[in-house]
Amino acid sequence: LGQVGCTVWLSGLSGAGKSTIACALEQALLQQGYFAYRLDGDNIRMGLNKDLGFSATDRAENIRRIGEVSRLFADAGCVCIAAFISPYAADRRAARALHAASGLPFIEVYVRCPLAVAEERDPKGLYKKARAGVIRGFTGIDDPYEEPEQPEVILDTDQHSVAECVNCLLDALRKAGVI
Ligand code: GGZ
Repeated sequence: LGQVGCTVWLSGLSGAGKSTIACALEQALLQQGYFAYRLDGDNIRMGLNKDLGFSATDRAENIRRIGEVSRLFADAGCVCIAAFISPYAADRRAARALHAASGLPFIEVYVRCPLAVAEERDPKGLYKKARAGVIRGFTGIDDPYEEPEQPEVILDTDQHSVAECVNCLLDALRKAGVI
């Protein structure tokens, strides 16, 4: 294969566009002949982490396990694309440290979007439920989101198209020597 693996870690609010960008990046990489794999709530929270909820402790454990799985994919030579809110800086830092210890590139991406815009998009109606108090502890409403302080990439999804965001990530992967 001869491919250098890495992890592209997408953090941001629900509705910021993490999954959409992750899917589009995965497609672009596969089309160019690279081995890429996406981890998101659909394939992680339904299986490996189905025992976890959304308390601070459970979110930390969620991210810890995803960090470990990402490192394994990256170690196998894959471009692992992890798309999770990952609201706590300490948990993201731990995932980064895990990769650094194995000499694997870790590209932290802040998928940035004003709360008002994410709330307006509300594709699953979750913000509405959170505002109504039906869901408690929803990120951005009554649960914290610690903004990445020094991410490798910031994507402002209220200002840029999905294609522009993907191009930006492909640039970052080129600079990191991954593609
Ligand atoms: C945030 C929640 C919550 C709460 C359910 N807070 O937009 P979605 O629906 O599809 O993505 C969100 C997803 C967040 O899971 P993560 O594993 O990415 O979170 S974390 O990194 O914080 O562990 C949202 C849905 O699950 N969801 N309840 N209370 N998002």
